[in-house]
Amino acid sequence: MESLQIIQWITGIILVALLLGFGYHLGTLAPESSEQSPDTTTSPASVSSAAALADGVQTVTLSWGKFNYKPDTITIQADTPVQITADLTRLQGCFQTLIIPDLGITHYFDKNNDVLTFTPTKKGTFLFTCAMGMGKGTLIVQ
Ligand SMILES: [Cu+2]
Repeated sequence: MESLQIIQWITGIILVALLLGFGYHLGTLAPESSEQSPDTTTSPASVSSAAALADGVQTVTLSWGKFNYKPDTITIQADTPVQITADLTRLQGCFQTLIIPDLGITHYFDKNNDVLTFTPTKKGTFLFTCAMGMGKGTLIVQ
């Protein structure tokens, strides 16, 4: 009986922790502002983007859509520098941290540091997430 109570107690703690984490994210989930270009999609369809190439640098702007990063799939070329610029009007709180575990990248975007620059050398498909893993995307290096 005693071990059952311990299990119930632990389950309660986990539930509270999950709810707090979820609430923390909800606080940053402002609806997409209507002043942006009209987006008629109502479902959280994935948005993919190939990086634009300018002066030998691949550029991508990372923002927040309805329920996830926008774009949530980013295609880039290997061995060419990449600049990911954060749209800080949309990326707030936990989503300001971008983690690409397989590439060893953890980057915090803020007003003074809203660009992440790196040069991918390995080809493949890599996960990127926010600090708590609720925002997720795919980085495709070709
Ligand atoms: Cu997060």
